Amino acid sequence: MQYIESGADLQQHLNRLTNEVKIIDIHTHIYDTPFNELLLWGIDELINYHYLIAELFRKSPHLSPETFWAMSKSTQAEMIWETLFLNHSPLSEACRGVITVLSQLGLQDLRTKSLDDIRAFFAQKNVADYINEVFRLANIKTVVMTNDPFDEKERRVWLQSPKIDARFQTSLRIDPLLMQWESVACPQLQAWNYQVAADFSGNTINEIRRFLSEWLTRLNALYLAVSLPPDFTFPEASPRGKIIQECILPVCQKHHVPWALMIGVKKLINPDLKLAGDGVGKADLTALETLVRRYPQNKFLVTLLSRENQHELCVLARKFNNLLPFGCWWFLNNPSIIEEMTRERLELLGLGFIPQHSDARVLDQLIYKWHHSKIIIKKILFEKYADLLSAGWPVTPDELERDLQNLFGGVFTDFIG
Ligand code: FIX
Ligand code: ZN
Repeated sequence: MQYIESGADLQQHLNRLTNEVKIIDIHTHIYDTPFNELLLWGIDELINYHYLIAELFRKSPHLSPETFWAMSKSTQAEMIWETLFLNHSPLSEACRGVITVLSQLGLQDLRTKSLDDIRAFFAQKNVADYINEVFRLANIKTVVMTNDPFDEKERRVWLQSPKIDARFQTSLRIDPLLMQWESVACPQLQAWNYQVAADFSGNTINEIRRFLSEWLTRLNALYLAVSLPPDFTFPEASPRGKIIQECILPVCQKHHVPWALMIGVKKLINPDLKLAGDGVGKADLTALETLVRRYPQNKFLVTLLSRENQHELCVLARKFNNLLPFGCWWFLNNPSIIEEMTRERLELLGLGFIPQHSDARVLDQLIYKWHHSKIIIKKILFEKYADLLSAGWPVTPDELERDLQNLFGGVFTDFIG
């Protein structure tokens, strides 16, 4: 049995294996080509990422949202490029991500390139080949899309039974059902001929279940997902509480799919910024604790947006094996916090968690989101395997490979069964 006996060997094997490991990216907002304009890619989309729009407004106190939103996407990109990349060094994680993508794509001497030069570079690409190039560079096995039947542009594609590339897996996202029952979901379901009523009279519960079952089946969804605010409570005498208890949980059980809970978003705290206007709040995890305890037959994929909730989530996961923490979500997807979260998860959960997801909204982001994250995750893995070696337990290269394959996909596929 050939054990890894030195730090230098450990580093070499970790470098190789983190480069080679094929990744399952369990939460993204990217789409395969049948979804047409929903598939975003290329430099203007990269620069128009809502993370960078928020950063633009910080640097542009005299820019009115009305003026910005009236601009074309290319004019917006030019303003962002000049403000965040030329007039200031692009040090933020989202800015650095654009640079990483361009460098990883092979664009040399970036400082000599104008935005139009970069646009010309992308103009030579065709989307099908570019999907292959991005998946290769990021070493992605599959991504899970966020599929929303309440988005008419997406819904109409699904109703045509599109042929989807097997690398694009699906999840069913149903925020309006839980967050806007009376104003959005109920009237929309009625328009789709589900016999529902806002007061849940008649056959409403069964019809909501039918809607969920039909879409889980249509999508062949790996899980059902929702984003919830920091003040989410359960149980709750509300439409949300009723739909969770009588529809979401039984249907997820029937279909043997986890429920992905994404908790902590304060929607549109600055509505002028649109998608860039969401904030974060610390959640009371009593609701989550109640759910995982009361419904041991259900599985819960969970990511929380507040840094202050992460340790509690690890402790909850230690107590309930139907809860699987995933990712360093959104405002947590920064080296300093990825490091802190990965370290405490390894210390409390061993290899029983999903260290990262990209949340990529633009195809090209897969390249930087994973390049940046793997550097940090590798750093912490080195620390922990070196500690284990010092304690007297060397591992073999095959064991290291097994562990990384689990972290970057196996834990997820085992959990969803
Ligand atoms: O709810 C979500 O899936 C969030 O990830 C998005 O709404 C958010 O805009 C995002 O892309 C964060 O990275
Ligand atoms: Zn997301």
